[in-house]
Amino acid sequence: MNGTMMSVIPGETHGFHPASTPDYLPAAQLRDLQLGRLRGIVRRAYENVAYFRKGMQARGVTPGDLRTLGDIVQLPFMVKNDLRDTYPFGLFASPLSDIVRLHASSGTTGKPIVVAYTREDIAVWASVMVRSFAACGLHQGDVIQNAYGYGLFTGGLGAHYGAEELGAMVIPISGGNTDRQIMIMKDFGVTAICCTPSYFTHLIERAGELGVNMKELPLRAGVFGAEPWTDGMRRHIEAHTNIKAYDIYGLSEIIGPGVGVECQCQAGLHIFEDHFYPEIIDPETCEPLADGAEGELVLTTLSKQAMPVIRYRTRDITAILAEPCACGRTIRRIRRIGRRSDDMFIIRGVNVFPSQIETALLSIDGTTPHYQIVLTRAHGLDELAVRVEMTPALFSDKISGLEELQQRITQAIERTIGIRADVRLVEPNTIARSEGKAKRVLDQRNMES
Ligand code: DLL
Repeated sequence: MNGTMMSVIPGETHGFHPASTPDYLPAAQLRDLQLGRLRGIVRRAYENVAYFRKGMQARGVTPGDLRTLGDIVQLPFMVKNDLRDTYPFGLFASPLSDIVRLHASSGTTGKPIVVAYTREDIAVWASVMVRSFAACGLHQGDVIQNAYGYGLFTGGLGAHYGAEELGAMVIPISGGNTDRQIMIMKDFGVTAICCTPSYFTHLIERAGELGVNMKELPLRAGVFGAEPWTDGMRRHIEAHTNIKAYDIYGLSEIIGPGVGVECQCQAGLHIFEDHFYPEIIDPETCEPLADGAEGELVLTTLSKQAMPVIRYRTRDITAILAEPCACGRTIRRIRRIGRRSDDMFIIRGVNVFPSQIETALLSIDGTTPHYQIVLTRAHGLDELAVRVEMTPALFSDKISGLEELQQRITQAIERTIGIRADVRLVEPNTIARSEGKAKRVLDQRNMES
């Protein structure tokens, strides 16, 4: 691969990382590679996992029926419950003695889902994380503060091994311990941070309270993911720091972080298609949708040995962007994920996504990204309240200024979702801060008084 070609991209001053070679494969070669891997993984799943064998037999499909990539539509979908029903080890395609790592996602209800990796799978994961960091312009010499949680959550260790493999200096601080994070960021010359975007807004705020000006730090990149975040949130982060804020996507079921990432162009997230095959379907009918159309992302792991996942319905809503990217990568992109099909709430008959409220809120000057959506029901009628924290400066402002701000937020929300929300400006530091994924919606409608 030609290194000079890549260095035309602003920010990619260190040129090309060899691990990124598959990002630039000619399309025909990539499709061949995908087909070969798909056939291999489906056969492996069929031969080693009763769940897949039964599912395929029920549809009268055998691994030999996969002649083209398009034949993937013959295979059944998987959903989260399939992973729960086979808890803990029912989907493993490798003997336990070949498995070197387990992670689990914290199920909000019932049992967690368990995911497994062979040594080879861990190497693939590190390589897609290297490619992710490289796409964000990071390289050997960077000092990466990894504030994703270490443990059963995939964020911490996933980013850790990728950053080490890149040759960067990794600070494995995990989430929380906010004052210490800021001290380390300052004292260790941190150049890049990995954490959830909501936690980073908390770090910005706390740095301000401690008198640390983030703009004076060498911090220049943030690799943010694990939850939806809007362009308004990106502007907030970039306005308070010298960071270029990149979006990274992934899910435990598929591998963890590193399924896709933004490049310097920040025009959608490149999917590492040589390992993860993306499809978009209509979530209602399950019909495949064409490139460009918005629908539910379905992913198939093409190389995972310990636990192949085939046609997994992610619930994440996006579109495949097939047009070439200005960065030169040939792997396709998906649009940033603003919502999941299951985070929608219905209020007085209107479908609302939390990200719509965030977008409306952050379009108004003087607001903060610290907010919470509270749903209640009084006398059978749904009420939508949005609590928004004021900045300390605003808090000491005149009442009239606050009323005007409240009104502007109310109008912006009404313009976006067509419903009047009860906007309440609350004192600074009264909404719980998250160290990981933020909980934006408090649904108290089944607690009717
Ligand atoms: O959140 C893996 C991860 C760690 C990704 C660190 C990025 C960075 P899970 O806990 O299994 O895995 O949650 C996966 O989180 O299906 C999406 O709904 C959401 N999600 C992850 N990244 C993004 C993103 C990790 N960049 C679920 N934008 C996914 C929007 C995201 N949603």
